[in-house]
This record gives sequence, C-alpha cells and structure tokens, in this order.
Amino acid sequence: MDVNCLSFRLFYRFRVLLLFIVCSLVVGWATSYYLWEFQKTKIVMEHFRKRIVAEQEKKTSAFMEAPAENSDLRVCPALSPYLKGSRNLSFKMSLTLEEVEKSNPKVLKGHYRPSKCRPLQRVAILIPHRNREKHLLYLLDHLHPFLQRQQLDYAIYIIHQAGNTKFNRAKLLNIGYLETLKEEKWDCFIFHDVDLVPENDFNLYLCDNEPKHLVVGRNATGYRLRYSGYFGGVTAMTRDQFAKVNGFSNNYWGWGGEDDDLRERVMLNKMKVVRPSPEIARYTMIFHKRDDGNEVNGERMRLLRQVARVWKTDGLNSCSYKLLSVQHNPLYINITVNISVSSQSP
Ligand code: UDH
Ligand code: MN
Repeated sequence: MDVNCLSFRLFYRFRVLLLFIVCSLVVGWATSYYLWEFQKTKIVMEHFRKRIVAEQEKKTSAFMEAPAENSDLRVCPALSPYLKGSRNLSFKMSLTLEEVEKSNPKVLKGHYRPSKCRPLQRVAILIPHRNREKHLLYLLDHLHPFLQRQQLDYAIYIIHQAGNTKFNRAKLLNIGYLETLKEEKWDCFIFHDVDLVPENDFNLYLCDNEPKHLVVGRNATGYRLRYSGYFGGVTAMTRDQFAKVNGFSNNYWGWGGEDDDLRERVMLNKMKVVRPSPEIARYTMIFHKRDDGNEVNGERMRLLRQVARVWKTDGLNSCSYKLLSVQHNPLYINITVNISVSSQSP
C-alpha cells in the first residue's frame, strides 16, 4: 500500500467519522428540542390549569349555599378532570336528532346533572330561535358533551319565536329568564346564539362575580374581539346580576344593538364585563346569511342613546308576551311564544 492510498483511506475514515458526529449532533439537538418543547407545553398547561382552578375556587365561593339536595355528594372540583382542551370542530351534513339523542343517554328532558359530585351552580342555557333547525342540531351535538365534560348541572332551553314578524333576540331571552325560573331556581343564565359553537372546554359555562362575555374570538373574525366592548353572541349572568339590570330591553326589533344596550345596563349598575383568556374563549360560527325578518335595526342608535333614561322601566318588568307552548323534548325544552305587538302578558 503506498502512502497516497493510506492517506486517502485515513481521510475517508475521517470523513465518515465527521459525518457520524454531525448526524449525532443533529439528532441529539432535534430530540432535546422536541423534549424541551413538550416539557414547555406541559408546564404552560399546568400553569393554565392551576390559574383557572384558583380563579374558579374564588368565584364559586359566592355560590356555596347553592343546591341543598344531593348534599351527601362532594362538591365538584373547580376544574373537571374530563376536560379535553381545544378541538377542531366538524359538522356532519347527514347528522340526525336521533343520533344526537343516542350519544347523550344521560340527558333527560334537556337536563343533565353529574351523578358523582355536586355542582355549585345550576345553569340554564337560553337559545333564541326561529328557522335555524340545522344550526340547533349542530349546537346540541357539540354542547351536550361539552357541558357534561364540565360536570355542570344544566338544562338547554330554546326560546322559539312564532310567526314571521321581526325577530327580537333580546325579548326572547327575557322571556327565557322569566319562564325557566318558573321551572327551577337557576343560579346562572347563559344567553347563547344558536350558531356559535365553543371550541375549547376550558371555556367554563359558569357565572362569575361580574357579568361574563364568553366569545372573545370567532373563526369568522380571525378570532379577534369584534370591537372593544362587544357583549354579544354568548354571555353569562347570574340570576341576580340579570335582575339588577332589569334584563334586556324589549324594544330592539331586527338585528343589532340589544347586546350593546345590555352592556350599558351593566355599566350603569356599576358592574363590569369580564372575559376568559383569548386562547380559550374561541368559537366556530356556523356560516349563515342574514335571515328574513331580522334585517338591520335602523332604530338601534337612537335606542342606545336612551338606555340610562329607560332601563328601569323597559326590561324584565315590562316584558309582555303570549306563551304558546312548553315542550320537554329529550335534548331540550322548547318554549314557543308570540311576541307580536298585539300579544298579551302571560
Ligand atoms: N336568530 C334565529 N333566527 C333568525 C334570526 C336570529 O334563530 O331568524 C337567533 C339565532 O340564535 C342567532 C341569533 O339570533 O344566532 C343572532 O342572529 P344572527 O346570527 O343573525 O346575528 P349575527 O350577528 O349575523 O351572527 C348577522 C347577519 C350576518 C350576515 C352575514 C353576511 N356575511
Ligand atoms: Mn350568527
């Protein structure tokens, strides 16, 4: 073997060794990076969980005297162990009500209550509705398992506006509050649009010490708050908070303004709006066009200017309507009302 050949082989071995070292370094670096990221996510999640638990424990203390029955059961933990976090939602075209009923066997006549622990709040979900059956089906499909994972004592109520006169979301929600309290002494009310589906079950459907707005972001608006002060879509208020502001105004016919009016009432009563963090208060809005009978309300700016003057006399204490029926379906309670101007008080 000549010297050239020997030095070539040594050089070749050196190159292989170098390649091996470089590869090991890359693999080592990638593995440690992955492990570090994984660890970081775990730490963030744990931090997040602890923060929510601490906040929740503080808030629920306000409801310590809630449900006396089932008192042999232990109070449910501040954060349910069944939560799964953020999820990508899908909506199956062929979904039927029977399928949704089958996958929620523990929901009876729209109600659910955990069997292993005692929640501190009773929550009524109120959904204003007309002519949105498919959206309702999708919402029920997602909301029932979502609320059960949160270990809530809850019921879903649909407040259905009969006839084709202008839609009045706010008045339907006032009626929902008044009618559902005849059934049970709910502690907390969630006013919920039919087309907004929550993506993250850390977004707790419970009331706080202040009125709570749950929709920080929607897919349709790049998951940003629609505008500063936005208080629509999904909101949570205790029985007392809602009574204190005399509920919604009954005078917003058609689209817009009623949610801003409610925020004004909250402010006038020295309360403030709170929101969960933007990472969790995320919703998918099922796409839709503007409905017939819910055209933009041209009166809304004028009405908004008079809130301070009229809130005490326009609201829960002046809400007149005709109750047409109350049906207890397996997955929801349907309250149908006539709210046309000529309708009578209950
Ligand atoms: N609602 C009904 N039926 C109606 C009108 C409204 O059930 O005919 C209820 C329903 O719960 C709905 C809520 O009232 O989620 C609010 O009404 P909306 O969904 O029409 O309001 P949003 O602000 O849309 O989402 C406004 C019109 C969107 C036009 C989009 C064009 N790109
Ligand atoms: Mn909508």
